Amino acid sequence: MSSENVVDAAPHPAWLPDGALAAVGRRRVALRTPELSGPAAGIPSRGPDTSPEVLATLRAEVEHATTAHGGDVVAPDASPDLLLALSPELSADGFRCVRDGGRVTVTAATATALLHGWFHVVRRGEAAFTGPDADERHAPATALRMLNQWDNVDVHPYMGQVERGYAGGSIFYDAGVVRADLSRVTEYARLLASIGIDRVAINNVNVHAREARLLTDDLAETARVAAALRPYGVRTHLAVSFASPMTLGGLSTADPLDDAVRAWWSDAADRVWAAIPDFGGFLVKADSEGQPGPFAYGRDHADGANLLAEAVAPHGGVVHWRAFVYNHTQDWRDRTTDRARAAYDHFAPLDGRFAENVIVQVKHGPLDFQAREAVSPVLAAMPRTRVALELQVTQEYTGQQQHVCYLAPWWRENLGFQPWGAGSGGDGVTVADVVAGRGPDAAPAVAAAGGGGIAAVSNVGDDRFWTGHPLAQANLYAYGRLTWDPTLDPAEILDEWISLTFAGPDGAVDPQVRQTLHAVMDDSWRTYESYTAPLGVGFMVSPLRAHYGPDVDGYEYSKWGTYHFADRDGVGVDRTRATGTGFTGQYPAPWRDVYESLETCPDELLLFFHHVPYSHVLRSGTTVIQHIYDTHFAGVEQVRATIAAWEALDGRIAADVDTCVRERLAEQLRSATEWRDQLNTYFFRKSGVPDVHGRTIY
Ligand code: GCW
Repeated sequence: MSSENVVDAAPHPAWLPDGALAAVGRRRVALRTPELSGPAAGIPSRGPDTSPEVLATLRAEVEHATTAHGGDVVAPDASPDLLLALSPELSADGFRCVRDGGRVTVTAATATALLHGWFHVVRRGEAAFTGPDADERHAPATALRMLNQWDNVDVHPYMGQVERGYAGGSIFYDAGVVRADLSRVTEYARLLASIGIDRVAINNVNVHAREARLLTDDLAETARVAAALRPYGVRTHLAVSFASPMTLGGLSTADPLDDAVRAWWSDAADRVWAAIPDFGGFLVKADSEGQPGPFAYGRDHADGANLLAEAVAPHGGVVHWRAFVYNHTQDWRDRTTDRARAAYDHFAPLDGRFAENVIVQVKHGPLDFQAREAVSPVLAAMPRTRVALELQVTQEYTGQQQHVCYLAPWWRENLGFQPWGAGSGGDGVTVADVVAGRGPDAAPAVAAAGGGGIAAVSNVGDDRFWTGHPLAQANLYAYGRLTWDPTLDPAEILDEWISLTFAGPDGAVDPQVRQTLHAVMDDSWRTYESYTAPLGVGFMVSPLRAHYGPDVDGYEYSKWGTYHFADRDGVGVDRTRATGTGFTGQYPAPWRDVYESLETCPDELLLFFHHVPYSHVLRSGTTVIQHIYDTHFAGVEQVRATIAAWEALDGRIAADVDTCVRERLAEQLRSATEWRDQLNTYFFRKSGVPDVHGRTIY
């Protein structure tokens, strides 16, 4: 059965098949909530997330699990194995989980937090009940854990229904309209709730004319989407166009300091909250890649963001304002302009000027979601601003859900990066700390708000497997788990995902399946890195094939500012202060010096920071040119080994998943081979240096 033949079947359950509910579903479960056992005095009213709807969802989840596995829903005083209870004394986010003699009690202050606690027990499975007595408090590391859909309402002539989407159409929209049947959106919300995500921006940050109207004429449709997300405690945000007062409101300007513009935004916000009381806020891409913004009026990004912040503040809303701002009409002949510098140059000077409900959303790297690049220095440069980290779950630059590429190790590296080093001063403060409002010198308001949190571009579509490649589901899962706890070990997250996704009806996982999935996925990001752009140089993807596959010089003589500068002598971008663009100076110590020096710059980022001869000897002891050859040959062999491991599973994986994975592994091998041969040939022809092992280069 080919994967094409099953698109009409029910969507794949992802990591929540009924088997994953076995441990809880076999037991006697009780709920103690105001709705279900009379009004509970003292339970705080916390707005929409104590909604009876979320409590009804929780009850339905419990009933579903116990019905599927022979357990029972019992009264709270009937000695249940698992008691789920609302409890006023806890903080809004997070839950308490107590195990006493094999009985588990989960308490939380809000319905959504209690739902998160339920899914915590689901994830733990049998271990939730069988361990020693314990009293644990679980709270997310950051208050704002969000996904950004790059879904278009209209099918865009070039980008399609979902920009950078590799999983079919949109679950929200279909050819110009919000889908009539949004049940898939509710199923998505269920998956998100199970990993602690509670906010979704439902449309593309490139806001075209049709999408802009979600804010005004089509508000009723937006409200329907919000209603589909709400049962699982997921709040709706909208990406909005900065030009809306003109394009939607008929004003002659969108100047952020104009009173009529301010009034327009304030009215627009009032109407949104009237229609969607638990609405979250606006997400904005301004003055970036052609999107309108405050520059047209001689204003800066703080003026622009604060305009919207003022409009949403009365409703408790937030504005996510993206820092992805750079000159996309650069002259490739000009070696002084450095795209990596741009976000810092635009935003760092504005630190202290953003309103308290503005979140500056910063891509993890200074370039653009590459498989390897430095961590953005903006994250360390704005202590008086709520800063969010932006990751890309959709695999635009990491194999487009054709290649297996488990991204958690890469995100974990970014989250664990210590911008001020391990020792003095910053004392081991990480990026994860900064986005939780715990950076050094964080302003009190930033700390009090818990920082700006984490956002990521989603990888789901209306594909049967949600994510095109069935194994790409693990990236969405891992993203959610890392937003909750950025210190989790990627291999353990993967293990958890395997335990749920591949659970048989009784909850057990075939040990060979588990072992093989680790072999296939644990190091798949490094494998992908090895056969694509080397040593952090980035951007060797094909512009013509929408960033899929190699085209070494595809961006070299273009306007996008993403160059590698390979010539007959060497390769890489000189971003030093001494002789290059000065980008290293945007980092605090120690990194400004670690990256500046050829002796201390980490190998994996060497070509991101330096232009070196092919004969340059890496810290690993190999020359740059030999490293390129070695990694590209090894990467393809690794893909072959992956295929062999998968094929050895013969018969142990559901046929539809197996067929789809095999098709994609074959394409990964073809593509990796193309990468290897183009990269090796390109650098051999440029350098004239042969491979010391005499392998085939064309
Ligand atoms: O990586 C680039 C993508 C664009 C995207 C842009 C952004 C939404 O190629 O498709 O536009 O980033 O992040 O805004």
